Amino acid sequence: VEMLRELREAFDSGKLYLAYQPKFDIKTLDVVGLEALLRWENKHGVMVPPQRFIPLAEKSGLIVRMGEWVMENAIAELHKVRSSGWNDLKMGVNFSVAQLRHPEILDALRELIDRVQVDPNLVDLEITETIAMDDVKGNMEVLTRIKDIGFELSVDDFGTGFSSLSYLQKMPFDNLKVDQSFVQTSDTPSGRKIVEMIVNLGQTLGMNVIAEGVETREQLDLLRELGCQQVQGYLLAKPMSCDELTTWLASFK
Ligand code: G
Ligand code: G
Ligand code: MN
Ligand code: NA
Repeated sequence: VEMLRELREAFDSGKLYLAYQPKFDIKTLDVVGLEALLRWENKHGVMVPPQRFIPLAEKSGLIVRMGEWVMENAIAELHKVRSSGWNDLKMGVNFSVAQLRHPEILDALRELIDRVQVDPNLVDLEITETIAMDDVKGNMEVLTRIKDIGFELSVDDFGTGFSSLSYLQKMPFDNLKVDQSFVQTSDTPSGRKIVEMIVNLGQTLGMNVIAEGVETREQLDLLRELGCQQVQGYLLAKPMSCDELTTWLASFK
């Protein structure tokens, strides 16, 4: 309760900010997109991890306003980097269950793209597998409508939930993000097999496969060999503040 009050205060006084982690084409290692990640430094100067405060924001409903703020700010930053010469970049934002279930979500999304003047194709909503596959029928309906508006859709943290393959096949996802836990255990024979299976599954279903949490050259090489299309991870770039990102992009190639 105390933490929720602090979170609300921090949000209302503009203390939350976004970090951006680049996504790379696995073959060319060009930057192809960014993922916006919420950051909160509390009043004692301690970074509170999203895994701790996002669930609070979800339970209290604060996530709806917060999610809208994330999208607006991430899109504003996208406009900025695209106009600085990175005209092909897309922006991924994490989308929570409370946003997905909100009765006015479709109107809110349409209103938002009008207001911030963005092509929704440039915005990728990342939805965790666990959420997407819970209440499949309800989600299918709303995800299909979100897709109809033009947004890109990713199934995030894939492999940690229990997807029914028949539903996954029917869901309108463009991208499959392999959970970082699988990337990080891919140096064992069974770990490698699992990653291979997930990459193949994504390809079979016609999805673009993105591996998260790539920390070593060996993992990168393996993923390329397996046919994964994009990568994200500390090996290539960490999440960065707006200013850091601007500097980083300017010195990139
Ligand atoms: O940034 P970090 O690696 O600590 O993120 C941890 C988790 O928090 C990720 O799984 C991510 O999906 C989630 N997260 C980060 N930012 C947001 C956000 O803006 N909205 C939602 N719903 N989740 C977020
Ligand atoms: O949306 P998602 O829950 O997948 O968020 C990704 C999280 O993983 C973010 O909190 C980000 O900071 C973190 N992350 C990104 N790249 C790496 C990496 O290479 N290694 C590890 N351990 N974490 C990473
Ligand atoms: Mn994500
Ligand atoms: Na993820």
